[in-house]
Amino acid sequence: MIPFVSSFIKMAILDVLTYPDPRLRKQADPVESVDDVVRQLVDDMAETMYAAPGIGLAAVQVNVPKRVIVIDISEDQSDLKVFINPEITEKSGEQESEEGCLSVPGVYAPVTRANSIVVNALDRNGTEFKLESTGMLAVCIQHEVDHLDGKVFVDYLSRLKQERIRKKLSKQARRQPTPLPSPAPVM
Ligand code: K1U
Ligand code: ZN
Repeated sequence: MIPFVSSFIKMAILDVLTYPDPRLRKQADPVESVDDVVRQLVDDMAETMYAAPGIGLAAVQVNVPKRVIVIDISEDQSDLKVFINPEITEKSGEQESEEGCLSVPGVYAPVTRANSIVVNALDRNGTEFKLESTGMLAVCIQHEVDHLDGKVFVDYLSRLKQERIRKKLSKQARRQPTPLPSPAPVM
């Protein structure tokens, strides 16, 4: 192996699971150690989120049931936030905002969530931090933490709307079958 070639930084765009895929219902496990494998997952998730494009992504959505989230709500993709083993410790107030999801393509709907939250997590280096957030960032963190608990934003909608979305996406999947799935990243 030529050392120069092997030291290239490689990132990959991962396949995102589409609702109502049952793998989106998995409860994600905590990360035991923030090592190079986890950092590679974080980098691939960031690449996947930016390519979509989206403003957040949870590892469950790329078929890795680990408690890892990436978020960037900036306009120019310049403020990547990484949350490993996030815990929302405080919630207050209410806000309603239009949500979308990379796993529910083409569907946007209003959801009511806490307006202000406090989250504790580990960063990409495994260092603990605490973040207080409001507005869009707070919405996005709550949406992504829901994914880690097997919850999708459509769960907040009426049964009728859920059924319509399920039918629409199942029909789309039958029309455009996804190519053979790539193996899930080894964790
Ligand atoms: O699937 C996901 O979890 C990502 C999702 C995050 C999110 C969006 C809106 C409210 C709460 C959480 C998305 O990124 S959907 C795409 C989207 O909202 C967007 C895409 C490009 C530019 C701006 C927004
Ligand atoms: Zn989502």
